[in-house]
Amino acid sequence: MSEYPIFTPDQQSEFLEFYQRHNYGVLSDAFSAEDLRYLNDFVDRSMGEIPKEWQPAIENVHSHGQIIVNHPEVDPYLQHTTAFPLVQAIMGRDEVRFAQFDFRDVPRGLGDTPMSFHRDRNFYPSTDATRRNGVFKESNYLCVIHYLCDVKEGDPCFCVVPNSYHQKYGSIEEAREKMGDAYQEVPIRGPAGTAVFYNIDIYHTRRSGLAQNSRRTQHSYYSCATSPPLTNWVLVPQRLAEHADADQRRYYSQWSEATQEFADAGYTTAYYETHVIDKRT
Ligand SMILES: O=C(O)CCC(=O)C(=O)O
Repeated sequence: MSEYPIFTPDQQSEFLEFYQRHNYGVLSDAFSAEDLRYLNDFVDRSMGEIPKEWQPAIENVHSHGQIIVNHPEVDPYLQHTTAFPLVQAIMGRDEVRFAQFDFRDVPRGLGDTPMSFHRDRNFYPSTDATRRNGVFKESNYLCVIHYLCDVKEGDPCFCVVPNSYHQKYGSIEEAREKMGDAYQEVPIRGPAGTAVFYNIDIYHTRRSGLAQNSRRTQHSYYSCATSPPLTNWVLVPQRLAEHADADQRRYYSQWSEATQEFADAGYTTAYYETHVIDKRT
């Protein structure tokens, strides 16, 4: 019995109502069996072909945060047909902006090193000028984690503290103390294709699994027009930055400092190699 509801893709209004109240929500079947096969094959192939770019940067986890640059074959997943309409409903159809897309792989046998509860981009608290209106006003950024494998008891798993977004909670201990009975740690497990949507301003973590257990995920971060870029390092490639379609150009228009430099450099392989590969060695 899970401690949270799991919505199916056709329960959009129920999902949104839950997300609005809790700042997270879980969807089943967000990727089809075909999507899962395609993405897992892609990751296996890519890790074999460009292992240097997948080297563990942190916590023993293999990851690739710039995979979109040279791989248009993942483009359909940058606005995936199941998750993206819900992202648009939360972030605003015209306001939502691409922020980051990556894969992570906790390898079997090594285990990941423990992660602590944190918020992403906590150096950017929302201000009166940037705070959004409406029922989703707390979501200045949103992340969707898709499980690409089954995540069971004993596997590394994502975990959220619902509604722990208030700036007055300066630490997880403070959130625990001030939220009282409302404080809850919710580990999310489920079959491959499960997706967790969360406001990146709530406390969250990856709970370590047993050392022999693995986990593969795909992480999509979204920003909105009023938020500053999520990172200073994500690269938007030329084919997306200069997309022929104006709506698509707008979606990819929130450039990090690195994207600006990449564009100024003429989107060269040399820039990519310096920015991505050299940083990994
Ligand atoms: O991999 C996970 O389950 C959590 C990742 C995370 O907390 C993060 O990237 O901020």
